[in-house]
Amino acid sequence: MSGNGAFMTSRTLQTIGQQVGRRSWAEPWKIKMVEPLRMISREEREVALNEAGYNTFLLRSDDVYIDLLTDSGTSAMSDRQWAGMMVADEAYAGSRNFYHLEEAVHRYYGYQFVIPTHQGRGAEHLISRVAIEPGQFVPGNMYFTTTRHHQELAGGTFVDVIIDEAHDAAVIHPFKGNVDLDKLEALIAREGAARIAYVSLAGTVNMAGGQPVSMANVKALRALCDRHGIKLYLDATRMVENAFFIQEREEGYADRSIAAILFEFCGYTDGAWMSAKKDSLVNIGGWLAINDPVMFEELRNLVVVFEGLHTYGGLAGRDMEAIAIGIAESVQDDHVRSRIGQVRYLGDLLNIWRIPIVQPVGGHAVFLDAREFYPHVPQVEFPAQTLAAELYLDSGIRSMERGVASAGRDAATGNHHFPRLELTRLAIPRRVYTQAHMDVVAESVRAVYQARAETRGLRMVYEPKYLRFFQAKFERL
Ligand code: PLI
Repeated sequence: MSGNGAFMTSRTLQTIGQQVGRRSWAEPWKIKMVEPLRMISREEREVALNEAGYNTFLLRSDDVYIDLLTDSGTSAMSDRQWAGMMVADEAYAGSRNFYHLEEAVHRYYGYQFVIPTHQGRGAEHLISRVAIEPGQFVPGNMYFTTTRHHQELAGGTFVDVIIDEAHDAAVIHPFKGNVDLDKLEALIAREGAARIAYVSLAGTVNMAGGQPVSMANVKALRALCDRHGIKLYLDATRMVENAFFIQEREEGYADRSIAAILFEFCGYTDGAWMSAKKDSLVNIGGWLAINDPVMFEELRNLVVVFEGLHTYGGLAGRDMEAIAIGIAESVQDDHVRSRIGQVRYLGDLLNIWRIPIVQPVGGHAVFLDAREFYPHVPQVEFPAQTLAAELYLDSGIRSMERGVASAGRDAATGNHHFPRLELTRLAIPRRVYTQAHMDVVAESVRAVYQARAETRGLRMVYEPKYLRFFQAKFERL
């Protein structure tokens, strides 16, 4: 894999661009500090992957060249964020940085009461405990691993009410994350509104390929929930990226700022949980925010038990300061455009080479369609896990399985969930890699695609009880 090859690709694209009079955008930042990368040999990667049980979560990051495992906590912070951390207030109670965080959430997300948590799943834990009674249903626009797990631990049953298009990798739809209101109405009619804990809405939808929800959909959902007296809570983890798609694709929003769209969208919901490790450009942190004072009272009491005092929630003062500054940076239009633009650049290259990916390209990642990649590998042999392993072997690029291993087992029957989407995710950290890195990634995917016929699947040889994809081990068949 030569640097020249990567350069050639981007030059070729630029030539194509010049032919059609393209004007390029560039990142709205320059690089002040760099972290050297290391690439080990193919033989060393074979050993590392074997030791990791063919699970990319179990690799040492020192053995990884380009790390696209996740966009969570892996972004580069700005000089302003680092400066804010240096002057932070590490008081146990009432740190000034908590008030900065609270103010940023008020201003940009609009919710009234804010509780910090150590990361997104800390917030998911609290809201699930408080808002779900055992035996209730939690409808949502496709499951997310940790979200559904906390809903199940609280005695709830997740019900997928996303539109059908979301389950088909090849279908093009501008808002593949939308809730199918008929599916939701049917669930309410069957079970009764009292058995619905709340609607769990995520923008964008991670497991569908980073697909957005439209403003029209959340408005209609609000009206539906009001008719039945049901609460609507938002997983706001990548809601800034969702706002970009509304600006780009929904009538009436082209001239509105990302910040204004975000604020309006959140205004249709009763509260939100957040993994600040994504949109908000920090390495750790999260929050839970709500408008109902009674529920806030309960959550504020519970956070002390599981996370920490309600003015730090498991975070250091410096972490809260970095989030507060990161929120303001994350909603800048030029930032979001370049962030999603980079993801699209990678997706466009793979599309040009006719490599099967989820269409259209979403917000935070390019998702390879492992079913189409390896039609000869049945889903019980983990095609997406296999593809992640092959990519690592080819070039040291780390990706993540988002298929049958991630879907886990049905809580009632113990059988595997077999999701229609069997995907390998190339998640792009924010402000970390360059266009040349994207070229290298695309070329490695192409090499693995060209060698696909000889590839064999995997067998799971160790399966942890909870969220198995993180720690499971596999062997080659
Ligand atoms: O990783 P946490 O605990 O900060 O956040 C959990 C979480 C909640 N919602 C959504 C949509 C997520 O994507 C999410 C975490 N996602 C990870 C770690 C990812 O790699 O996508």
